[in-house]
Amino acid sequence: MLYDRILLTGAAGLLGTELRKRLAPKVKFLRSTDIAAMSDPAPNEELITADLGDLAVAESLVKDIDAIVHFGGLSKDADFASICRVNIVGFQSLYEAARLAGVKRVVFSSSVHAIGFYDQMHVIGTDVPARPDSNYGVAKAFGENLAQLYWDKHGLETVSVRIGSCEPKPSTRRHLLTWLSFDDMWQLVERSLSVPRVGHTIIYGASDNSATFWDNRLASHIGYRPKDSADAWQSEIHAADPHPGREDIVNRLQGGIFAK
Ligand code: 15L
Repeated sequence: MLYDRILLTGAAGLLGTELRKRLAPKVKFLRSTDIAAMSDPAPNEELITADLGDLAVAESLVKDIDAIVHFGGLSKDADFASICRVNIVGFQSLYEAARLAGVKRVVFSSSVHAIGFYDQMHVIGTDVPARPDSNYGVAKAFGENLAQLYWDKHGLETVSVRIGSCEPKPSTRRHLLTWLSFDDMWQLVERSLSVPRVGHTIIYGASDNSATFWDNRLASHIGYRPKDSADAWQSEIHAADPHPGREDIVNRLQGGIFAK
C-alpha cells in the first residue's frame, strides 16, 4: 500500500471490525475511531471514541494521517436531522480537516443507495447521475460530490465505493445482485490505497454476481477483480424464497430496487 498512517472511521461496525483486522498488519500506524468503544488495539493501533458529528474532533482525528478509510456515519434507518449532522455536516468537516492536515487520499464507503432508483433492466456505469432512494442515499450522493470538489479544487484524492450488501453471506434474492463479500470489500480498500493515481474514482462494491447491472469498466484502473460471487448461494436462496418473479421485479414492486 502507498500509505503508512491510516485513519479508519466506523471502526466498531461490521465492516470496520473486518477492516481493523486487515489494515493493522499492513500499515505502520492505524488510528481507529467510532462512536462505540472498542478494545484490544493492535500494537500499532490507536483507538479513539468520537462522534463524527462533533465538529471539534475532526482536526485531532486526521493529525499526522496520510489516508482515511471512511466507513463511519449513520446508516439508513437514521432520521434526516441526524443524517444531516453526521453524514453531511460531519463529512464536510472531516474533508476540510483532512485538506488542512495534508491527507492524500480517502476511501469513502458510499452506497448503492445513491443510485437506488435506477431500473436494473439497464446496465449503468459509474458515471450516471445520482438517483438516490432515501435520505441516506442523498447524503451518500452529497459525499461523492464533496469528494469530487476536494479533488478538483484541492487535489485530495478519493475512491467512492458504492457498497452493495456487505455481509458474511448472501441470504435474500436482492443479495444475488448486491452482495459484496468481506474479502472482496478488503480487496477494494487495498486496491484503492495502492494504485498510484485515483483522482476521484467511483466504483461499485459488489462481488462477481452474475445478476449485476452495475458496470465498473470506468474504474478499471483500480484493478478490482472480485473473487467471490453470490451465485454460489442462488439455489439455496431460491429454494428458501420460491417467488415466481425475477429479482428485479420483486425489488421494483417493493418501491425501489434497493428497498428491503
Ligand atoms: C447500505 O448502504 C447500508 O449501509 C447497509 O446497512 C445495507 O443496508 C446495504 O446498504 C444494503 O442495502 O444492503
